[in-house]
Amino acid sequence: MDTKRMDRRNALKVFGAGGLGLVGLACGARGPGRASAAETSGDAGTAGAGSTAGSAAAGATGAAPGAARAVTLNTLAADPEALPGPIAGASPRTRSFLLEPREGVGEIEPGATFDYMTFGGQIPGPMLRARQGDRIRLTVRSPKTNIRPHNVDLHAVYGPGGGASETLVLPGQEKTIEFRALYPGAFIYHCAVPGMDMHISSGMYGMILIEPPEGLPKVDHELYLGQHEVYTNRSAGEGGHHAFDTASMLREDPTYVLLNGQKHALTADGRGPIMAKRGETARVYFVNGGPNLTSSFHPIGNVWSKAWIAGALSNEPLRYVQTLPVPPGSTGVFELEFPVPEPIKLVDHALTRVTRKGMLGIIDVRGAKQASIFRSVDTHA
Ligand SMILES: [Cu+2]
Repeated sequence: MDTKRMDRRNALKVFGAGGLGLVGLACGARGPGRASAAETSGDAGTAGAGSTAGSAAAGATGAAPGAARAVTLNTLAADPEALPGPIAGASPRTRSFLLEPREGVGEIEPGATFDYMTFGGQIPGPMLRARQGDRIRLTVRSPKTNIRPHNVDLHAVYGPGGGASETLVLPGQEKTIEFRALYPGAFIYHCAVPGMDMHISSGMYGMILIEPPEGLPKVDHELYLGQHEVYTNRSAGEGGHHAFDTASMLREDPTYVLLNGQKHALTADGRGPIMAKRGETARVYFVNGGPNLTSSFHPIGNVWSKAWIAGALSNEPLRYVQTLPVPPGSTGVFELEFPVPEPIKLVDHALTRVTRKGMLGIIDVRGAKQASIFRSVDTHA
């Protein structure tokens, strides 16, 4: 049996929407799982994200106006399990990272293309992970194939614009900043050039995680997820090339609301659900790029057993919270327990954004049923 397909049907049934034309739209196997801006061990030149061949210009291949364009960003949805490992018991040190702004054409959903802007060719951009007290050396390098200026504002930085003005790069340029990570937490980074709302909406955001000196509790799975919204001149579900639409952005009326950059990316319609086993635990690092909508982030069939609002890791977590707001430009760090097997649907509980606009991911928890916790009761037996 195709279990992924079953998961998709179940997910849609929850929302009463099985007829949205999504059947058969699976867009391929899981992509490479490596985080694409790994720490560079002092050599910023070693950590790019796969091919640098993609460019916005590459999409203009002479196709008919409005037709879907050739895809140059093939692994757009970040692998939620590809993130740097915990910083265990380390003393402060210097860590070097590379971020590559990368423009290109990607699929929002199968058959519908869009001119994305990204960090490292993935959404959210590669997670940068360090420890409170570390000195961080960050290089921003823009390939010559780009056509726009970009920069990075990191909310983990004490400094002008979070580093934005000092990292401004034109195509072919490279800039480096150094900063001390003086406070712990999970923070967004994002492009902050003029027109930054358009750049973020096109995909330019990610997370920098600064662990407290004592580290974080051990869990079985660490997951990296990002929400943002896209404004186009077409409707969700409509094929062809979607152009960015400023008027709908000004109305804050998005065409798509996405988890990891593509419609239903973390379901059987995309790169596949996240797999887990009953009895395991997981920690979700969630970043909301926006640029405009607050997420009401909720795990259907489960609860956030621990929640650090806004990713503020210096505080004690809240316990057993159903839905938490994550505003644009912020994060949340949430833990889950898996006492029963079930597909857990990760959604923005502003539910119009889920089935129609794309904001859905699934954690598929497998294992033996636990009748003492949950069972159906046949009252006619
Ligand atoms: Cu940019």
